[in-house]
Amino acid sequence: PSTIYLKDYRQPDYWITETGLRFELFEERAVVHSELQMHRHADSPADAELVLHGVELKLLSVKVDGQPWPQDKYSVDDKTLTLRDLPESFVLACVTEIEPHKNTSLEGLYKSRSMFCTQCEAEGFRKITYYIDRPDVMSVFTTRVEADKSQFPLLLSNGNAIERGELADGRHYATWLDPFKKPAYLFALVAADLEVVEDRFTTCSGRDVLLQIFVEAKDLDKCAHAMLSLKNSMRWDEETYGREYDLDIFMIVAVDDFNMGAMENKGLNIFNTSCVLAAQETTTDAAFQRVEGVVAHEYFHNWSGNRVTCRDWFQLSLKEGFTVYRDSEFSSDMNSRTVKRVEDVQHLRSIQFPEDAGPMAHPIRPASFIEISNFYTMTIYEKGNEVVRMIANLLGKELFRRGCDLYFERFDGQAVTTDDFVACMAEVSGRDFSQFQHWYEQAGTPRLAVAGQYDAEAQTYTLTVEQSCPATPGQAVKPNFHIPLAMALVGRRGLLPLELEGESHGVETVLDVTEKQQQFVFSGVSEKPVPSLLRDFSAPVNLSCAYSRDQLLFLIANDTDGFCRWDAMQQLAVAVISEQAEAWRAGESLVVDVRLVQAMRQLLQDESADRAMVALMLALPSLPYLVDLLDSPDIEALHHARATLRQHISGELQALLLDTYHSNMSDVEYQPSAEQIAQRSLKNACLAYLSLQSDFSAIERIQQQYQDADNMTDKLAALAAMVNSNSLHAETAKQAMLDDFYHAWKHEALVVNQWLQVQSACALPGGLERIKALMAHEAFDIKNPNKVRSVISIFCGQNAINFHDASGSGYEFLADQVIELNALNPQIASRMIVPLSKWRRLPAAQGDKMKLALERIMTSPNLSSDVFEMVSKALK
Ligand code: B3K
Ligand code: ZN
Repeated sequence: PSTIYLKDYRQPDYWITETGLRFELFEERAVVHSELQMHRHADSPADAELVLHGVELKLLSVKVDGQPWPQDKYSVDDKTLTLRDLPESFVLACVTEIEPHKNTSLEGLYKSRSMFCTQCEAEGFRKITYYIDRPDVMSVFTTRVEADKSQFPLLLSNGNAIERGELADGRHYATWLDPFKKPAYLFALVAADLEVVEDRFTTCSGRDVLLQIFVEAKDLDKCAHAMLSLKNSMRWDEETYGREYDLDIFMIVAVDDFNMGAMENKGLNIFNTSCVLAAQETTTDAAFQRVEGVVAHEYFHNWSGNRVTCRDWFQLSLKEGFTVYRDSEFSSDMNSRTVKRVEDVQHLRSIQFPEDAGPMAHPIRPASFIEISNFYTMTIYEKGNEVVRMIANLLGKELFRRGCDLYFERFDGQAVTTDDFVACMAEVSGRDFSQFQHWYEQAGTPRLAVAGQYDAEAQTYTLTVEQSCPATPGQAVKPNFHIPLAMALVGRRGLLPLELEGESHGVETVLDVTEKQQQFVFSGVSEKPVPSLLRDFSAPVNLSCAYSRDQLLFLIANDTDGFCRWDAMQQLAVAVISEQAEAWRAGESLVVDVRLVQAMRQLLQDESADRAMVALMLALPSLPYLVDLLDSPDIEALHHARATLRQHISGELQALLLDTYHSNMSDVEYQPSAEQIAQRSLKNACLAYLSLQSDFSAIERIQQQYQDADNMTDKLAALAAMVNSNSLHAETAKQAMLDDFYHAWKHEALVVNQWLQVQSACALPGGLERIKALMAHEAFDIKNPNKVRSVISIFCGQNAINFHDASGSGYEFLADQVIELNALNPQIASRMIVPLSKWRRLPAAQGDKMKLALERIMTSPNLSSDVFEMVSKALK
């Protein structure tokens, strides 16, 4: 496999302006007729060859302007079709044959259960027909789909349906026209037998839009939440960005076999069932919120991605970072802003930071790649979101909106770059973004070391800030970043006024950190404050400040910034777990620092606190997070320290946890509202702690909740508490509850997946045996990505204590799965390598075994470019 570089970008020699497609779908093959209106690029030489992409296609015929193209004027290999001696403008007609029913990669045209569907981003269209499959080639698509009418009553593609009719042999057809130019990656086709839920939306200019969600008949009652989320998104994008929907119809189709969450194909979004279906009895609160977020994300792409798209795949974060920013702001407006912010930071720190510190680290605008599918990463999406967020905060609401308006207007219908986006922001604000641009070019999580010093006599407080960034592959030294550092000084009676160089900054300000080392001297500081730093997580950096534990407690109790309060609790917990782990290693017993328990007690007693925040703050940092955070971590010691601490908290706070548990029970009708979700999250956080007590009443409480629950959040929390219980009383009850759950829900794939996840995550000994049993269960299917994620990815990514078993059996297991999946679905196989890629960070006893597992994958036959790139980078 070869490496592709951003610096090599040049425009294609030929453009496609109109694309006509005809699909003849049959049980075991599909025939694809294409007619492409093509023009040579004005700057290209007359003898320029036309190179079309095509993979796993059988070419049946090639014609130019209606005439068969002579065999000596074209050549075909396994990736391309090259034509020579072409006129300046012409119509290229190709007929190809493909086998969707054999397509297990779930890329291109494939079958999910009985339906035909497509996934073309990034480079899947080339598995459908020969095409210039790159995002800067944009054209108008007309698509005719033909199939058996009784099996496939529904024939869908992008845009508006312009014709339907009957054909011989019980077949029928539908023709769709999408008037908006688009790259091939936004193409979609569905042929299926599904039911529909419909609604309507009137846009701000008064246009009427038909909204349709297509699902299996049994799922018709699970679409209301997605539909509401869609309408809310459409309204929000009008109000917040002035963006109106542009077609007469917007369709969502739910499919069971899908490599990721969903896909923003123009007018015809295709969704993983897990991101569209939601009902009280089957869906957890977290999943309800995910449906809302993903529906919004895909809808927002209609402008940030579809109307204005990417010039090349190095620009992926242009649409993804921006769209994640848009959907996270939407979710913040719909629910609790602070909770959303903390959840996003948690996610970023636990997955993106390790990625940015490992062998796959890359800038949000990478300079090279082997396989673009490997770059749909947390860095492109979530760090990309943080970078857009910093821009939005630097500009302020009004200017940022003006910058976005300019961007959408100037580049509508074009394929552009992240530079174009930033240039719009610079233009409307007059700000210089040249240093800020390093965020796009440089990988690695910057570090900020902050120290504060109070001078009581001079009444000054001096903050010294030093930035650095660890080396990442190909980038040893890096110029300084521009880091917006939001801060305040917390005093005994609240935030202190900030005065910097004679200028007043209110009580909160943003410091522009642009140099290696900087000092900020605040004057008129009447008492020794505790600094509140990186408020609302103002930049995606690792900040360190030598807070004493008492200062952390002070921030937990007094800071006005929700993120900082949560973060102070995290820091305190990390410190306590680390020292407990050290003691465990040394064979000593160490008394738990009472201050952590005391902080939790105060939180539980604070009636005014946001319950969701209390739940988040009660949760100790996860084991995988700790493993990624600390150098050469002793996983067993950390696991023991964390488990013992949880046990200790549960014992010390038992009465209060029980009170809180009971006072957050509710019998009002279920709603996935922020307020109710907060209440359930706190109640279930208490249940989890209380379940660590091994008395019989703890088990009875779990069983009671399991029986009484009228929603999946409470039911699953009870199931998880039971599965994770190591109480003797739980032994028989555990299997009984698992069996009951499975039998009640075995016909609901998404519920069964949750049943699989709970078991795969269980940290009790014997994890790998349980995983192997689950994989032999009828509920498992290695060809279905949701099942693979629910079992294998959860085990290897979240069940650290079992995955890292000293024998190395977890690593061997994962290598086996990657090798098997490499042949079936390279994208899924490639993603699973991440846990092994961390081998250098672990003690040699584990690291060496992980490396061996990687080497075994590397030498296995027929490696896909996806797996090859990940493993070769991990071993480098
Ligand atoms: N744009 C798609 C992701 C496509 C992934 C291709 N391997 C979904 C999204 O980000 O909205
Ligand atoms: Zn996206």
